[in-house]
Amino acid sequence: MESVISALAPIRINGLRVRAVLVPLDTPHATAAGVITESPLVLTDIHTDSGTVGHSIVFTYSQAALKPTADLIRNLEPLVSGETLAPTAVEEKLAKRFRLLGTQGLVGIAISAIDMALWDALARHHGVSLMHLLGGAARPLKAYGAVGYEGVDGAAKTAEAWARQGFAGVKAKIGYPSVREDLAVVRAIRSAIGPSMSIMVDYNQCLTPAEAVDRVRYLDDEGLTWVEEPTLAHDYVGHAAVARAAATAIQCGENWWGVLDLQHALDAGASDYVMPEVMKIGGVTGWMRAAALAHARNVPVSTHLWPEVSAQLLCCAPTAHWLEYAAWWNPILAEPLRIEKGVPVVDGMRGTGVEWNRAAIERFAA
Ligand code: SMN
Ligand code: MG
Repeated sequence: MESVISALAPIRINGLRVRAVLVPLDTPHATAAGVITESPLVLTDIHTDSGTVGHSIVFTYSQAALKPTADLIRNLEPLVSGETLAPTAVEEKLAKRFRLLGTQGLVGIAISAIDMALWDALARHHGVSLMHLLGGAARPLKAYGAVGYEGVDGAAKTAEAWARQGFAGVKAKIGYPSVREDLAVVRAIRSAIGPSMSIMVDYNQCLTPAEAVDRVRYLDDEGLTWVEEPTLAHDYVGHAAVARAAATAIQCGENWWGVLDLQHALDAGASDYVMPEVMKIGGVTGWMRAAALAHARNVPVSTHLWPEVSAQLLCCAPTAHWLEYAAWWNPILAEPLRIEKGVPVVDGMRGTGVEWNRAAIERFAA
């Protein structure tokens, strides 16, 4: 009886610890929207009265947003302290509380920081991985690595390095001054990695819809797995025009804030595939709802960064497609996602898989 009662007793949230770090990248990552040399990250710990601590990472892209985001998360403490360790109930409370301000941008990031840490704490409390808590099971996931905006030779070299590690695909940043250069990069990658691997390309929103319609036609014969964000992420009408013109699949989603953005994009025919990001879409709670919508529409769903959490989420998604692999945040993790011959290994993880390398966090403190 005792154990049943203690298992049913609600666990309460005691408080938060929030830290900001700047993690340098081994090699700068160039995109059509600028070069990334370091990751500004906010690390959240949620303490509970069971002693379990949940962890999460949010990525602010710009260092200018790092402190404001950390402050915003800290300012949520009074709203979550004393609440039950119940991520969907907390999400409902925070969504209501921020209805007038809106849950996009930094507010959305802060809410996701809380959500991901709560799911981590809940899974750890029950001694299971996030994937098992959500009812998923390990499956062979297809993963790809990133190739930056680094010209023909650089792109081919980076792609070859991913191929040597056994990854199933590579995604190249394009959006060079001319489509001729985009094509040259794609062809150099193809000849470097051979015919069997997948190649995706990512414009990072740098084209107008008209330019995109023109360029995708040139890319259509290259056997690409998808063309990502050819135009502005929230221009669903523009993306729909590109999707109609292209034989190649259009992929979007990393910049959608919440499940409603996904729904609007699908309603508009803006994207053939979807890749909601666990942070911007609303944490684990938001991602699972997005996966449900993708399932209902029978649309393949992929992920964006957060490899530890994302690999587990994909194992719960009926239309799971590709995992975007990136080792950027490995330096601050005690146990980064394991990759064996290019395949992510989701067995044996605890919680969301986010556990700190304490010494590294101190070293990279912002
Ligand atoms: C991306 C990821 C991280 C930083 C900038 C851009 C991206 C992707 O668009 O798809 O990986
Ligand atoms: Mg992208």
